[in-house]
Amino acid sequence: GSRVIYVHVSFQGQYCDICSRGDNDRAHPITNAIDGTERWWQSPPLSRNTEYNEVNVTLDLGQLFHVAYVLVKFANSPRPDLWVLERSVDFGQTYRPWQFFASSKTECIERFGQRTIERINNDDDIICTTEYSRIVPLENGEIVVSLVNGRPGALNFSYSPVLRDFTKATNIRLRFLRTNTLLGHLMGKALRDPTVTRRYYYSIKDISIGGRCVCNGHAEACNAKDPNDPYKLQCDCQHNTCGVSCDQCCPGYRQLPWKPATTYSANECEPCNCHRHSFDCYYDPEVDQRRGSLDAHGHYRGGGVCLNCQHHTTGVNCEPMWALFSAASPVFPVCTCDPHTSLDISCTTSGHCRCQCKNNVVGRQCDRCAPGFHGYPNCRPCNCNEAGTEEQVCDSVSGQCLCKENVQGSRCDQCKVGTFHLDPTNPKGCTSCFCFGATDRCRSSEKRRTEIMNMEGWVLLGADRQEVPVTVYPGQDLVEADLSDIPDVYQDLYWHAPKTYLGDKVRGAAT
Ligand SMILES: [Ca+2]
Repeated sequence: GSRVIYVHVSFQGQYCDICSRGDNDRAHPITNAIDGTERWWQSPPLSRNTEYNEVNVTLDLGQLFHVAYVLVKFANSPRPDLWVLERSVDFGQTYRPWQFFASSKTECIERFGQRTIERINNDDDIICTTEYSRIVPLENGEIVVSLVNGRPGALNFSYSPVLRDFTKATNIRLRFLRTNTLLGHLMGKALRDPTVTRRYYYSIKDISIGGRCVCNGHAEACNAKDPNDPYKLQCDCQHNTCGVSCDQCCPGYRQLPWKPATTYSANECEPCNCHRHSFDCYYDPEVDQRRGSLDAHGHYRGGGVCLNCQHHTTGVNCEPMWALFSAASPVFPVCTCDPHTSLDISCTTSGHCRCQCKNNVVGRQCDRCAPGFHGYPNCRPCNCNEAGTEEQVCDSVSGQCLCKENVQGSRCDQCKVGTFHLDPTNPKGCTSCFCFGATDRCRSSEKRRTEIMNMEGWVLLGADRQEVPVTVYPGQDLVEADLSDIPDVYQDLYWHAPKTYLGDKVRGAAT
């Protein structure tokens, strides 16, 4: 085959080779930085554009890891003068600084803040390092970033939540900000080599990253288990935990909510108590709060709710149901009743099953709340004014009151604008206003109109308040009085009304 002969072009002051994408030995793609060989990656030189001071190298780890260290071996250029090691925990959507690198403490403070040069007190302190920005060595320099050593939680990593968080990463980014200038800036202008910027670039021989799987303290090791993805590492989960990162409780072990392990407790996932009628369950905090779930030791502790209870069982812990069998079918019951909502099971004369429901529960299977109750199977009364609600009173799940057409309010106890007088017998609840066309707005008054009709106790008085005897004929609407004994001058007579007509009646007169 033919042989390529390199021509070394001579420049003033130095010799350079020419990069070539198609030629393996003179191509410097970024894949060279992680191939484990002596081949290197190289960025475009500043002679092309000073913008090439700022270059990002991003590594995708493919899953969440605890990263213990990052080792960068540089190639034929010095280590960068100024840069930031960054990490992402959301698969590259956002990045945050992990460690800063600058040539002097002054620059650390100016660029990254005073706190970055203080000694490490917390597991998540972000520091600025100066030792790796020195000009020498000019080639084959190394940078070792340890993210665990020297931090307070380093000796007890598995149980240091802040350090565990601090070391997490799905992606790592090397954000280079400025190349080292080989002291070129110190040369006098007359002496300055115009080609020097051709030697200002970044070059990386290899990047190594050391870390471990994120197992939340529930595993001692992780391994490749997925035959389709040999690079994916999965934790060897203990404490009845499951998932790639032991980040959930295994099926059937959800009596308690999942938690990471701590120094003081393994926070093991505990089995649900389904009386061997189910192998799966979920954790329900509401059940936990009302102490409604029996654990494996027979205590009401935790919130495990069994799923798909078998063998005629039901409920949080798969309790036995009332079951009615027939002679023809001694194994499969004719019907069953839930013991949480029914008191008994019986057969009607026509041979149908009937569940005898507990209070506030209805339905052939006692499977819903009675009208006015909600929260099956623990049916509780809804807080509604029944004069203003539909027949069903309230939503059987949420307990929300169902108002009649002209009624409003969370309890259905107010007439809507334009209506008045809430009445349980009114199918719309309240009556629309009639205001002779003057307005269509009205509201209920606290005053009520009543009719008083009382023919008892009327007394006819003379002017001297002497009672005049009368005879009443109610059937004929007739009152008869004998005035013959009364002197003419006193013949101004008054009816004195009985007590029911007396007093302040204004309140009773208006609507
Ligand atoms: Ca390499």
